[in-house]
Amino acid sequence: MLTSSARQQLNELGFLAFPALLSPAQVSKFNQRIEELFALEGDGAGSEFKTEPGARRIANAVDKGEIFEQVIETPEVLEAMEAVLGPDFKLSSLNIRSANPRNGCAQPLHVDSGALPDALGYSVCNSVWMLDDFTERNGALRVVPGSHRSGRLPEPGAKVEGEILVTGKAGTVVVMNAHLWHGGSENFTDAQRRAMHVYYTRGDKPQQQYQKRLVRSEVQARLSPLGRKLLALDDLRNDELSVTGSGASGFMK
Ligand SMILES: O=C(O)CCC(=O)C(=O)O
Repeated sequence: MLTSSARQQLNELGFLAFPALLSPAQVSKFNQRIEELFALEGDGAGSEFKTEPGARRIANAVDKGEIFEQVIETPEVLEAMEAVLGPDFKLSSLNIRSANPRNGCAQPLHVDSGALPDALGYSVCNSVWMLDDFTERNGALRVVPGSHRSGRLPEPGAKVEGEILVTGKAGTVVVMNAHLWHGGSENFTDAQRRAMHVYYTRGDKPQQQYQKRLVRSEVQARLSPLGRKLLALDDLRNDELSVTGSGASGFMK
């Protein structure tokens, strides 16, 4: 159960950390599977959605291992999603991002899907799962607290007052109103900084990755009822939105 002060932080600052949501053993399992995927996918990793200078990426992870199918159902995270998005929401995508050692650049500040709040309120909310410790030097998430309430997008390259780093131990999950101005910071260390992004959107918006087309039928067949609902597999409105909004590939930038 989210406490009222946690709800207030999410509402006012735009993010909330859940320390130790994953045990060290679970973190290791995710990292093992993720490194297998990077090895399997090689230079093409992430390219179904996007590649990024200074970072390794994997897209469409629900299709790439049972641990990813399960993680989208995490109750604490779903409760926080509902606090931001209301009761009608679905998974938008599940991606991995690993900031490369000494990558020489921060990821630009942005909001996810380029979305501003609309007449119905907030439409995008992400969760950043720390799979390595996030420190002040290794490319931790950076955010501008309260910026989700500005009604504006960050100006590319502009200096922004009030930015902070969100650090924490591996296993911490940060739920973030994705209208919040945020990005990865520069990694000054010799090690990768890995994270999983379990990203949700309001029911009336297209998914970033159209799960019904991208997730193989054998994976769809073994999902729980909640998993099917979160992927919007039986939601005709989502089919319509995704086909017109994201084109034949099923990926929307
Ligand atoms: O991995 C991070 O710290 C943030 C990444 C992010 O915001 C993104 O890829 O959209």
